[in-house]
Amino acid sequence: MATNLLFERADGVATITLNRPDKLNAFTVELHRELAAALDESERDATIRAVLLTGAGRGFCAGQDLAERAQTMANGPAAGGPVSGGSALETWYNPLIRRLRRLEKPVVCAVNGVAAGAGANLALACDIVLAARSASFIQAFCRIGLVPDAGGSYVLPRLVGLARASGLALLGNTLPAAQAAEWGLIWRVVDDAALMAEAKALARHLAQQPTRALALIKQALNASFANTLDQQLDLERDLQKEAASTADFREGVAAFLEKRPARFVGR
Ligand code: T3D
Repeated sequence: MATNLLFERADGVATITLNRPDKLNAFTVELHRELAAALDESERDATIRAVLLTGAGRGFCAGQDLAERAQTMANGPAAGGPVSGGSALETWYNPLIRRLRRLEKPVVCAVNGVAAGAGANLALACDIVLAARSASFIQAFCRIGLVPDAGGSYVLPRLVGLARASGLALLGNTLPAAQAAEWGLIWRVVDDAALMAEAKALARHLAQQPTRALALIKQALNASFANTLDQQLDLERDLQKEAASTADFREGVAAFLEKRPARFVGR
């Protein structure tokens, strides 16, 4: 049974809540294990058609648990995890970011409070990021002598451009949610009291959409930064061929012609 996160399914949405509020939901090996299991279940269960990720308490996620890391550095892996940052990335953070980007279901992130270090980049690996007005993003790595990880050095320049990415990564300043939205780092900022209701409504909406098409859209967007225009046009052709073969496409067209809401089944 998970003790470091909450997992709940309702209305086609798996809600995963990081649940170490006293430590701002910082990542221990145990939390990594439980998150991986929750994502396995979200992938496996065909009735889950969207994932909502958030944090308990006043923080979203403060990145790697530095107390755990200090312990493993002092005592070796037997103390509960990798000793070097590199092996922690290889074992936990890199697979986590890869699977979120490749997950064939949309992932909404509700950033309920501070998102620091790998916690910030975990949020940015999700498909649609909402943040509470009181939340903030900190590329905290440089404050402790590390480099941005969990995809930060990839996603930041792409989202906000090199000048802002450099400022964020080299200074480690706190970026308030409203400014993050203004810069295009996230989708929207929401009043604190409305965050979870809005995030749940968004996830429920996505869970009723043509799931296969949404997965193919993710695939197209994931590929677009590395592709030339010609490669991307070819990819769109191939993905569209698959989307057009789904029951949901037939339903979408029929619903349009019959002037009624579509009832998508996710296939
Ligand atoms: O080796 C590898 O694994 C490489 C991978 C690295 C990935 C990374 O994420 S590296 C970056 C690690 N994260 C940080 O450096 C952020 C550390 N936290 C902070 O700078 C601050 O906590 C915040 C700016 C995020 C929030 O500040 P504030 O003042 O609102 O809260 P606080 O008082 O600092 O924290 C509240 C509690 O959470 C406190 O515990 P206590 O003293 O009440 O028992 C604090 O120690 C704990 N906490 C916060 N962040 C972490 C943490 N405990 C362990 N690890 C943390 N990352």
